[in-house]
Amino acid sequence: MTTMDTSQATAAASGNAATERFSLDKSAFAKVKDTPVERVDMLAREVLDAVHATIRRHRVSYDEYNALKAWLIQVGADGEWPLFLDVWVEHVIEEVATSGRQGNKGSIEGPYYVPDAPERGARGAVPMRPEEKGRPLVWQGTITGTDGKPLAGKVELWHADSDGFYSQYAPGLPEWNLRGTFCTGADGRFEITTIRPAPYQIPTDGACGKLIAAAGWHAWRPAHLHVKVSAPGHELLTAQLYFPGDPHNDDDVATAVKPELMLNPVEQPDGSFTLRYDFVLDPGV
Ligand code: MBD
Ligand code: FE
Repeated sequence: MTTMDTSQATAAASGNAATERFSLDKSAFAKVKDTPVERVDMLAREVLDAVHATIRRHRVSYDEYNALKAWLIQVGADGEWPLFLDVWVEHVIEEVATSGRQGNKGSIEGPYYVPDAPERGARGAVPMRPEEKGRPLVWQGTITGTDGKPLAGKVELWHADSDGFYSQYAPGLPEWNLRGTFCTGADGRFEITTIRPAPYQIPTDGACGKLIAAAGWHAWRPAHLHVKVSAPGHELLTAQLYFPGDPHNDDDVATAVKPELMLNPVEQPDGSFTLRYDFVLDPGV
């Protein structure tokens, strides 16, 4: 049967999975090992200066300081540093990193990417359960360069199921559910079959949820498809694609929606959707 046991789908479960997976990749420190001491000094000092200024401006009390300390410890215990950073910080990193792009706009990666998802050729369906919930979606598109020429590359797709769960982070889902890699030929074309995801709420039972509740925010992200699109000699594009009319397109908790990332699904008589969305990659390494 395809019923999922979501009783263990806690913030700490998916948070710790995300933390573990990120920590397994040892390249984070290696990639900045040549950063000059002056830059580290400047960045660390300016962040601390901003904290000190906030404390003085708002006369932050010892009780508030101790609550902050307890909360920060809780973020780590829940494994929610990847979630916290990707929801509230990554969008500005992405903005700075991609400001020179001529091709497709991108968006944040978020905490739930897994490399090397099963390959499905240029046309095919992502792995899914026999009775996967959600309306079928057939997406046709191309990968081209900024010169308009088609590219032999790949589209890696991952997204949540219709209950808002990501395989390999929430328990009880088949390993690669709703994750696939599509390789284009020389014509740059692909056709991907999947299901339309539902709006997504970040976990509310952990430290991030506690902040959201205490600050009177909400935990919602609009329904989205995650992609990484790549081709030899071109810049990797990390993006998310969204559906028109979603109630959270204008107030995404992760601030990751851009007008260029909106899809155009066309409803078919059988209730499924078809859509067209093309990728344009910048030249690069
Ligand atoms: C997600 O699914 C996501 O895409 C982001 C950015 C943050 C939390 C969960
Ligand atoms: Fe997501």
